[in-house]
Amino acid sequence: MKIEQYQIDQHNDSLFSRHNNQFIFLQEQLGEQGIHAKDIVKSLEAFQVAIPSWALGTGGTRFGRFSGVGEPRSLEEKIEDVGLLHALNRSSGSISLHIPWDIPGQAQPIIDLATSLDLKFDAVNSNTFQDQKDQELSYKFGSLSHVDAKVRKQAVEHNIEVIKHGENLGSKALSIWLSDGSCFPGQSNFVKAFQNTLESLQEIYAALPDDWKVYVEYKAYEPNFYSTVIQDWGSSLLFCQKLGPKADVLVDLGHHLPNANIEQIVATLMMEGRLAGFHFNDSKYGDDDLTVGAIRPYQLFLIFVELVEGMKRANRAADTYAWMIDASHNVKDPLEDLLQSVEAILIAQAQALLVDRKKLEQARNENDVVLAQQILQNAFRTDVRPLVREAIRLSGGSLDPIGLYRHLGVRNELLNERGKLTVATGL
Ligand SMILES: [Mn+2]
Repeated sequence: MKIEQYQIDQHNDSLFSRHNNQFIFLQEQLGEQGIHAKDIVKSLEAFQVAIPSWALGTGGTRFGRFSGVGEPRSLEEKIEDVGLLHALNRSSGSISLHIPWDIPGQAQPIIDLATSLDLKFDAVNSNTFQDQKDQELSYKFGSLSHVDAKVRKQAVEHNIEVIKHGENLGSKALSIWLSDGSCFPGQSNFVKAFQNTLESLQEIYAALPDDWKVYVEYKAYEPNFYSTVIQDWGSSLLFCQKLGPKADVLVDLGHHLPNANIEQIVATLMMEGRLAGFHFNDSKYGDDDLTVGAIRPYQLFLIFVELVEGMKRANRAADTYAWMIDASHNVKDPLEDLLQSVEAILIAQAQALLVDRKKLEQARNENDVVLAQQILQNAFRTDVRPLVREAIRLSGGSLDPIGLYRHLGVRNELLNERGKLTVATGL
């Protein structure tokens, strides 16, 4: 299924006058504070969030999975689904593939399909956290950190193969999340595990094309519950610093211990120029992978305050970082969920762009704690949705993406095309 531009335009026509009144009202309000609404709209228009191929099917938990209907059965159908999202919000212009779940038969038809939907290929992700059917050696006790050099070699070769698949499609980065670690005290020698991992990563690093990056993701626990080799941003940064300038730290919101100050981590990584980008999601307890902004929108806003500040300080455009959603769960239509996530990201960014940096810095220098807090909260408490809608509208997207998705009966169409009992590959 494809959503045509006239369908979006028609739906927008019916919503335009209400939207326009709200936008003009907000534009005037912001104008009184010296903020140019149109500049913010422009920044939002340029902001693209990658969609991971594994979020297009219904996710599960370790207790089970309740299939949705009409889920993509192939890489082609996954790309079509991201095409639907991008048509609706014009902010989901790339897809992040997972190897071996998404190995293209032939690269060119896949590239052509993506191009026809105005999509690019984001970072490619390797997978050594599970064994594949035809795999010789097991990753049960680790991959890049394994005590057996033969297992490490197999894991390194897999990552190099992932780079090759990515190169064929025009990706520019390899994303590595390592599940290696230990479940019980005594099981692993921390130092040897680190050193083995470093050696493995160095071999992968050496295979990177000149214009590629490798993103090193960390996670405090799970699936290993006593230790993980790359447990936190400090370990990840240490690996990146030892590897070289093509390695940067990838922050996944759900990969921290409870109550970690993620915005401060972001500020520090950006200060060092080592932030690769983000895997957005939300959580209440652990790595819950819930819809972005569903639980802690203020935290998301505070993170964006640091991101906006850090990008400005480094004079780097938003599209030089990797922004991706990494969420999945059991109870929503995955496409509706992703639309909500992207909207939450754009809202947080718009709010962060409202912050009066000069006044904030002045308040900090005068130790005016109350004013500093107020500056942030004023921005957070502004309803910026008209700015987000305007950005999407100007880019050709829908003023009400989920409304139009439902109005067009997209899921039902997908059910008719693909059937009821489809399971997205890889899940
Ligand atoms: Mn992630």
